[in-house]
Amino acid sequence: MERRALITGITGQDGSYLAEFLLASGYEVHGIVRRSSTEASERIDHIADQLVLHQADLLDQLSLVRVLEETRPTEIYNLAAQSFVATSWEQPLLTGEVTALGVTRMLEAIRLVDPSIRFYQASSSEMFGRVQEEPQTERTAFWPRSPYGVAKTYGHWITVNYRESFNLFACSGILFNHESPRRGKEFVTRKVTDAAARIKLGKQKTLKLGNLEALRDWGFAGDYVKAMWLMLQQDEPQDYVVGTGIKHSVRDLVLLAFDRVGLDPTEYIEIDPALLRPAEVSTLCGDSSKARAQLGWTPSVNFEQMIAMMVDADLERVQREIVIEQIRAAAPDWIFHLAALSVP
Ligand code: NDP
Ligand code: GDR
Repeated sequence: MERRALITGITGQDGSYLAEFLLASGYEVHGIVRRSSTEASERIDHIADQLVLHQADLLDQLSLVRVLEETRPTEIYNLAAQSFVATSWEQPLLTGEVTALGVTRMLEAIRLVDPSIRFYQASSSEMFGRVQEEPQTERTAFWPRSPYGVAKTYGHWITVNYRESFNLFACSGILFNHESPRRGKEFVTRKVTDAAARIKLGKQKTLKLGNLEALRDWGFAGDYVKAMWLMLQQDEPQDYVVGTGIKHSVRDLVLLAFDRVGLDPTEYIEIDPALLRPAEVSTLCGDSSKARAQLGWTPSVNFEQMIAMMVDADLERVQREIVIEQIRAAAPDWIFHLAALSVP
């Protein structure tokens, strides 16, 4: 059978790893991108010639129906979202429209075009919020603590509801934090690894952070996208928690990243009260026993390895930027005039 996947959020961190994984597994891979006046495709540029991209938006029902009719996917991975928790207090309505109602729009498009499409919903450990037990499982009660967490909780339950109401093959993956060198710089891991590299190389002086005591279960994104795929290969659609089962504080993260570049973080870190959240999620830690037993999923990269990978990637990138800056500064103006003339 032909295997054709459609990924929403393909330009994001997870979308790029999932696209690579599905291409390597022999899928025809389609992705939804939203119209923008600037390029947002840096994470998928290296595989662009193997992907089929379609303009659509989770805010626009008809665009989703049209893309499903055009592509006729066998599997849909709904990764698109307003995914930054802090922004969800600044833009709660947009977060609800995209992260919550966007899920219903996609499920309705599936019902209309082809109810046999298998559907993955990117749910989040943020739904646990003020945790009722530790570690958290598929049965732990939700108590979301941000508009983002509330929106994801809606997305989770509408996925469960459409499975129960219309017999769709719809799965909700409750994923704990997962990171990589492709993580957006607004998220705390990448913010810290990027700053450690920039401070080491003399491009930044200090790093402002919020709550250093928050505890998270951080894994590697490359591992987590495999769990998404495995969920859609089962006989029955179900929901799964995916995490490492080990938690660390933001403080641990800072120590590790700065240690990697040989610096003492106490000389550079400033606490900025503006970065504290109106309601914080203090601790999260996932119990993935079900995913391990039923999907055969296990993480392959631990926290220490992942932070080392991220710091090293940032060091390499910042170093490259410095070299380019130096070449630009040293080169005579006529080289740039010549380069400009050669662009059609
Ligand atoms: P990113 O923020 O890196 O990517 C989000 C993607 O959604 C981008 O491709 C973005 O497009 C797209 N998008 C945003 N709004 C719309 C819209 N209205 N219509 C279509 N596309 C849109 O997120 P991640 O890759 O980190 O996460 C993937 C998913 O998993 C998200 O739903 C996130 O909430 C969820 N999740 C993530 C976890 C993590 O730790 N990474 C943990 C648990 C859940 P553009 O490039 O144009 O902005
Ligand atoms: P999170 O990730 O909110 O868990 O959501 P983030 O990296 O933003 O925050 C993690 C913890 O670090 C604390 N923190 C800071 N966070 C940021 N971004 N910037 C800071 O300066 C800072 N200082 C301390 C936060 O308060 C928080 O406790 C991520 C997203 O990918 C969601 O989409 C996903 O659903 C969840 O993970 C699981």
